[in-house]
Amino acid sequence: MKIKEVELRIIELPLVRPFRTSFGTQLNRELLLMKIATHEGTEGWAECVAMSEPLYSPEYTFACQDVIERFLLPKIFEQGDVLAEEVSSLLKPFLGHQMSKAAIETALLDAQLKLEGRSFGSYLGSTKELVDCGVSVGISSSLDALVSEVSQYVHEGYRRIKLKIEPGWDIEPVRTIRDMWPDILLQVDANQAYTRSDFDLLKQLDPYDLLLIEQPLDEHDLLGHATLARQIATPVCLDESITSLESARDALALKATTIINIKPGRVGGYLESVRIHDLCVENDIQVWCGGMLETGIGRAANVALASLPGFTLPGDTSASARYFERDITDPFIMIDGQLRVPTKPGIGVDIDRNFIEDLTKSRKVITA
Ligand code: OSB
Ligand code: MG
Repeated sequence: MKIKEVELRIIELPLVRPFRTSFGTQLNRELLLMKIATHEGTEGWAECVAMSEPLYSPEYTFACQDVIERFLLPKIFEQGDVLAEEVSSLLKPFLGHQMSKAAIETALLDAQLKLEGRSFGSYLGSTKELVDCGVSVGISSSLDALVSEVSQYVHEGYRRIKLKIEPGWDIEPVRTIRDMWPDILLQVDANQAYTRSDFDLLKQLDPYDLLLIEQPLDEHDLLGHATLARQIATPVCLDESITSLESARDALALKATTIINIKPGRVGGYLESVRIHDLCVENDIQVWCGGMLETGIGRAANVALASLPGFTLPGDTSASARYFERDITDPFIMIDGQLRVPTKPGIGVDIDRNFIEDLTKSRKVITA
């Protein structure tokens, strides 16, 4: 592919309800959209999943725009003709910035697959037409509010509920939800909110038959996670700590994780995600697809990834309505707890350009 120009646009969409995690509360989803126009005549789109502040990971929207403009795109332009499959090795000298790199690789892949007339799912190795959906439930203002929110999701058909937890909001909410829904698939996500002195507390989650606890400790504390995993019955699943194939391999070898949450942005793209998926399949490790409150663009690609055979647990691939009143693509509608994998060429969604225009906070075009 030969890139003609790249459009970087920061948009902001209101969330249907505030999303509170151990690292903060979000009312809106601000994100960076990338559109790559190629000399071959196809256009590729991607969303950079970084949040507006560096609270989940070191990346944040404006820093992504800066590193993409200042370092990543010039390197790609220098190459001239470039394939999506070459992006990660070309950008390897620049450390970190996985979400920014992932956006470039994904937009190129979208453009490339549109030219080939091939869908994202077929390219990645999809084996399913439908994927099971879970939903991530933020920290509530009260147990009553939590019950009412979970109750809505259960009635809508979500096949797995994930509760965000933090110190002071953990055992009680889990017990409450488990008592009300004894058979539902239930898991928790701490986003690094605990320390090595909290193991006795986390052990109190043992009776509630949780599928897993996601990222209880600091992202760099693999040894702490391995120690915790030996002391509690709930399986430990890493999110933030897994930033590459190598880190996934190491975390598995250390038994710091027994299940892996793959988020394409966090690991540098969909191709690295497939490599991690393959590693997990070889080692009989269960995998599920995480989410970053994506719009329909990122969601479509995630749903395609989640249709690979190793994704055996429901993902944080929820319906558009879970996040936004109106999505920037044709909406993802959940039927019987599942979303349909797009089959059109590329990422395979129709983009609502007029709506994107209305949501735009800044726009910049960079010519190759
Ligand atoms: O830790 O999984 C997380 C959202 C933003 C950042 C981090 C996380 C999340 C979620 C929501 O849990 C997942 C989703 O529904 O997109
Ligand atoms: Mg998580």
